[in-house]
Amino acid sequence: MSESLPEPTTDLVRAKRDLSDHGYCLVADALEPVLLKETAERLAAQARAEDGMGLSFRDGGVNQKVVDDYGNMLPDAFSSARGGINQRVWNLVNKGRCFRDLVIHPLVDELVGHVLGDAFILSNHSANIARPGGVRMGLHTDQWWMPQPVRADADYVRPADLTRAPSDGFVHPEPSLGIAPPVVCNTMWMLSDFTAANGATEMVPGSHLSGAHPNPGDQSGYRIVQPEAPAGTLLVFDGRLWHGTGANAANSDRVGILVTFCAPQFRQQENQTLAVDPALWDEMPEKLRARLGFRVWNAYGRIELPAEEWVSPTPERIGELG
Ligand SMILES: O=C(O)CCC(=O)C(=O)O
Repeated sequence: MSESLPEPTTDLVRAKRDLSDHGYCLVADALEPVLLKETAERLAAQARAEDGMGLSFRDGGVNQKVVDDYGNMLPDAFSSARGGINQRVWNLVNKGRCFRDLVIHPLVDELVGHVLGDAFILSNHSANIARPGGVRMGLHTDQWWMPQPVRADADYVRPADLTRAPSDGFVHPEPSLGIAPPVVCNTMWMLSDFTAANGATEMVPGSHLSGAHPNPGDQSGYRIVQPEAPAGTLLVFDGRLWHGTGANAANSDRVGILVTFCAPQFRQQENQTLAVDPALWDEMPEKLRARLGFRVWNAYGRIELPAEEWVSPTPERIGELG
């Protein structure tokens, strides 16, 4: 295992080693300048329009009020009116060709494939525009829902009963039981420079191999780093890595696109097959269709026949027959 922490590199052998050893890697100049400009402009226009139309989702406000006094989620909890700062732009597949291209980028094939294998699918495609004044999100993993290894004779958290509440076995697992493999891999395309001051993603190197999830209540003892890199850099990280948005104490936006992938047997965070605009189907290459989840995986995700290879966004359904 290399001791020095990952730095932006164009050497994919090094990048894969960083991913395996430290749980993340940085690829320098992943987006060439013309594409970087196009993607950043498309995102800025989309974010502005969603904001202007009252559609924007905001989190990261220091005094953001998300629930009422009875613990119920407020209907406009994630709005700037409730103190939200960071703007999320969800479901980017429908919002521009440049975004769709990120899902099938060769660096994604190479590096996400290194972690998950070949048939991975898109879980979430969204932007996080961390605005000045936004606070730390707090460390978490992107596969908090993955059941922990258990002893044959022990009680276990029934998988369908899992919640985000940090149960003891998730925060303090028993090392002798081994750890879960990665089933999620995340990518962050940096559309602005990422610095510690403007809220670069916080991460705990090596935490992907701990088998534990971070304690949301006390993160003071963790070895948190914030990899800094210029716009155009790609950050790739293992779904088990402890990470979260940093606080933006600068005076400009930190802009990134998170394209999150999972293994094909898990549920996608955004419902990609329902969400995608069917009008885009004809222009979508097969590789993109497969990544969205339209390729059946070992009979999972099918509509009728188990041997079906593809499903359509506008399927013919067999209903009740006489
Ligand atoms: O914006 C970032 O730096 C990370 C965001 C993140 O961890 C999340 O959305 O779950």
